[in-house]
Amino acid sequence: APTISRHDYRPYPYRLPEVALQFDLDAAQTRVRSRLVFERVGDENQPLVLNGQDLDLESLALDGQALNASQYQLQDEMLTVFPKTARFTLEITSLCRPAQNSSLMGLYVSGDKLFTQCEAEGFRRITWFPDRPDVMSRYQVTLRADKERYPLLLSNGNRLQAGDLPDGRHQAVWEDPHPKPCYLFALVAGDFACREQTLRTRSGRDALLQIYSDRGSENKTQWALDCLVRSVQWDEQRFGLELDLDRFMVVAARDFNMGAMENKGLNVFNSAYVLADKDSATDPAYRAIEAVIGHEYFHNWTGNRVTCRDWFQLSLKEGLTVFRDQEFSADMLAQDLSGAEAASARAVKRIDDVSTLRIAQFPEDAGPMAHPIRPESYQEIGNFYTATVYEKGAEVIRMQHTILGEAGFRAGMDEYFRRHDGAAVTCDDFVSAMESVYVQQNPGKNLDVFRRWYSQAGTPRVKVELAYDAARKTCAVTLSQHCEPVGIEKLQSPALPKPPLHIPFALGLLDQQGRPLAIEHGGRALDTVLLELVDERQTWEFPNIPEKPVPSLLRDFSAPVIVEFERQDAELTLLAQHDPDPYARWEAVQELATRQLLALVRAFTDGGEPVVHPGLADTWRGLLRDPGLSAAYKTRILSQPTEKELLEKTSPMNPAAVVQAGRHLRGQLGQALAPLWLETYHACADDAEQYRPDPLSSGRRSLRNLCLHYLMAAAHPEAQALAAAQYYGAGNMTDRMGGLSALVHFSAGAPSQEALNHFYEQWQQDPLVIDKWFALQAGAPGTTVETVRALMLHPAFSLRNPNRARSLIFQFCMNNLQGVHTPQGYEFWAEQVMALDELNPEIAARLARAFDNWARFAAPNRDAMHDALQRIQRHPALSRNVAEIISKALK
Ligand code: BAL
Ligand code: ZN
Repeated sequence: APTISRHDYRPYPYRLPEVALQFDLDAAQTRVRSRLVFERVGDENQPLVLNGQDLDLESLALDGQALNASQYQLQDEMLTVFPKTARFTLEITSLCRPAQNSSLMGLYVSGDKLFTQCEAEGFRRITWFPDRPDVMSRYQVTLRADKERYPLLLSNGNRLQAGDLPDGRHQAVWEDPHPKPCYLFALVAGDFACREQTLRTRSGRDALLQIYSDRGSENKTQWALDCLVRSVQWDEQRFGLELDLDRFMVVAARDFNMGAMENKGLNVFNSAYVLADKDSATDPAYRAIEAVIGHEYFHNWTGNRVTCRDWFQLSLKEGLTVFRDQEFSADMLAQDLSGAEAASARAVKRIDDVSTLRIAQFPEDAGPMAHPIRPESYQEIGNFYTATVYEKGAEVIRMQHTILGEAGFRAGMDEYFRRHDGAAVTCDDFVSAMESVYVQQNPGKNLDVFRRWYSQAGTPRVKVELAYDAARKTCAVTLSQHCEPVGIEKLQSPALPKPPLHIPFALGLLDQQGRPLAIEHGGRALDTVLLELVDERQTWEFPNIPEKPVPSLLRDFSAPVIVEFERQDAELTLLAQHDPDPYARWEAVQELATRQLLALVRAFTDGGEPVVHPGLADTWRGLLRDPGLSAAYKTRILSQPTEKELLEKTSPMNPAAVVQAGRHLRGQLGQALAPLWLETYHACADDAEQYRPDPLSSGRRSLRNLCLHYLMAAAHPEAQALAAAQYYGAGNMTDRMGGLSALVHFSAGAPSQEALNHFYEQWQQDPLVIDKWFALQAGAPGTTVETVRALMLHPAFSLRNPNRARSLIFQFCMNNLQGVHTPQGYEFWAEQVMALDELNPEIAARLARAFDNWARFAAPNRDAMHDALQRIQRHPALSRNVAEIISKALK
């Protein structure tokens, strides 16, 4: 497949202000008539090139004259015509086949309904079109379909007209007043239930908010609607951005490749991010719905009003919108709180986001798919909806927020919209808007060094050195940065040296009793200073420091870097007890646990004695008892680092020892604190009938489930009965899954199987709950390839439904380290990648990433993974998506 390079961008030679589309919708064959009015930009005699995929061309007319096959070119998914005038109208009639479209891109069938997904390049599966984000048009869309089968016909914007047609058909005409690129087009047809509410926006306009779902699911959409209302209000308050539509629709789809899609005024959602009630959704699912509803809504400005010039700029909208949804979620957690309580509530969200970054993005940034947040090239853009573009992209936005401060960032956002509203722009345009504020704050400086975050891959390492001068009472802090070559950079010889980045590094100092020391910096005395590292190495000296301090580093994770600082466990223990920055405090505890786990990994690898340091249990005990910490925060701080994070820190990677170490430590901590886990377990019990997904009570539920987990790991005599009682007696899905997961993870055999059977019987009608049932089994310790193969034969399993494939196959291949890291596991993975690729290349390519880091494993695993990768590569009909991933992995 050809490689597309960022530097090859050329503007489209035509404008397309008006688009009229007519759909005769039918699952087997849909006819699309388009009327496109083009206006030439620049030189004469420029061919007009349109994209199309899996379409039949029925007719083509230029300014009313039918064109015959000699008057246009049709090859390689491109249709080229040769207009002679500066302004002309093209009329195209084409056919597509939704029921045969298992890729879930373009127009497709889910159940008995029709949906579209156009980002990034799905619109070309609907009709011939300039399928690129810098061509923006006003759309008028006529939908016609059988009225009984498709009683509801939705598209973007406002419904101008609706009415019956002969032969049991009907039609609806929609007009979107906002010019948009075709990736934001959507249509939906079918029979839906609707929950709606009118909301008065800041300027006094009434907007209709609607959530559409399958009939029978309408009792599960109140939370999504509430989240939408809060999203609208939050964007007004925090960013001054108002809803610009009369009507904002969210539609739930059972079959959906992504989480959701921000089509203008007509968001299409994976039903997993819409439907929730206490009996079927867990607390994390409620929070995920809030985040995704927020995310798609916030795209209305950051993505839709201002969109991307080309797909290399994807992080322009995704990094920024992830940052916005993270802030929204944090603000919702901290609602009604102030001071340290609010900071701790926000830190819970920050900790979750940093964990995600480390589990998903750090490995990506060290592997064969490493790319800057603004990639330089791709073969298939669908492969670049990555943790780097999204999550690291959000960190890069967050750093600008940290450097400019809240008011400065807001001023930069205002300037961004002033400059670019209604346009398709670049990441650099965004930084320039922020820079306009930065230069006011810092005369003579600019963001040139900062801009390198957009063009450099790899996770930088920041080394910290601290020198205390007891005579002068000064403390000198030296930061130096380094970033190894990654991905294709490693293939260039000699590897190009990487210039330094602009790294905001938040630092605090504590005395030896753990009390904060005031740091004099920039004429002020502060608890936390923000050091701006822009060179390879810089030193800052702080006066009036009375004793050798204990540094608290990278507070609030102020930059996406790895910190290197040598210190004793005793210092980490002090920070674990006293650091007033809740993020850094959590980090200290993680570091202590990681050190312990790595010692266990070594013991299990070399046959040494697996010793658990008693000090660790003391730290754990102190934290669990601390009355000043919220239950939600305790759950995070007392959770061990995940197996995947630990695996990243072993070299060569040793999954078996990592799993063993995790299990050993869990058991030891479970035993050492058993009475306290039990006491806390009971203290966290709530009246199950009073369920609300609020931060306080969900925090208690999460801590209670963590206690149960440790008690089970310790094989405490009461644990199994508690788990069973919790499972069978649960009044909500969070408690129920907590009980079930404890049984399935820790008590193999009858109790676990009985509970699983009971669960299936109870919930078989609810696909999202059955996804959890599959996922729990796929991730369980005893699960092998045979278990998964048996589950694939279950009547409820289907490879065609992405949620189901993710719940079983992905969960096993990507998260069950013990089960998958065997020769049979790798073989199974290769088989599934190839099977999925025939149905859905986007989903297959995600699974294909499971062993990106194969070269970092020890020989037997590495060789077996390599064989499996080669097996996929030899497959004769790989999609462009999977071919790109596999060829990069094997380079
Ligand atoms: N734009 C694709 C889905 C999302 O990031 O919202
Ligand atoms: Zn997004």
